[in-house]
Amino acid sequence: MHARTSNRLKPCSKAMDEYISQVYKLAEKLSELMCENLGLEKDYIKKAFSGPRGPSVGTKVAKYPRCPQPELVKGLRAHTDAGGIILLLQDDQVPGLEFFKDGKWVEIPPSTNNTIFINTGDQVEILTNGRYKSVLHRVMADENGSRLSIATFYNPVGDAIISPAPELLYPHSLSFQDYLKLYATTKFTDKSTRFKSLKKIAGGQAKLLV
Ligand SMILES: O=C(O)CCC(=O)C(=O)O
Ligand SMILES: [Fe+2]
Repeated sequence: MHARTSNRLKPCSKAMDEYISQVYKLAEKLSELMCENLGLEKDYIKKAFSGPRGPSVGTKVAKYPRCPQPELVKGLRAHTDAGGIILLLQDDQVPGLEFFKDGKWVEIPPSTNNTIFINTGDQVEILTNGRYKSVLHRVMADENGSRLSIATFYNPVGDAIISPAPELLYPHSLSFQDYLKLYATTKFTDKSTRFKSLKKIAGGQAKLLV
């Protein structure tokens, strides 16, 4: 009986393995794009998340049952995700997912055309020193149908200690009066140029020539 059941599940688990290996590649690509966007080495996130066998990747399949009184419960209460990059394939008919944006809950429609929603977790916010935020989200209950969601988590391994990438910190060694001297010569330039000079001065690669 047990053997028959697992045979019947084989095509399903094969499809799942194929799906996971594709979303894994997508997560990796996204992590590289984020790094590129922030001026980090493109494998910075991957390396920070990895143990000897790469980052920790897991997939969670959830079924939210139809709920006759959706005003009384949530499918999943508001939270941010703890980990890294989350790739979410959700039901193609029953809605429920909402993201908190600009002070409002924004409803995400059911996934058509296999749309995958990407969410960044707390470790990405920490590693990027807040440039990519983890987003508050929740799942509402639905009275018309049950909802399927498949979430894949591209996370750090358990013993990884994630801290802000040094390139994204604002280290500097200037007193405020010296800062004002730098500021006086760069006031009307883009502030990122000023912050870059600050880092160079802190790293001993440049001197304040005033
Ligand atoms: O099921 C969903 O659509 C969201 C799941 C989720 O937010 C989570 O597992 O952290
Ligand atoms: Fe979540």
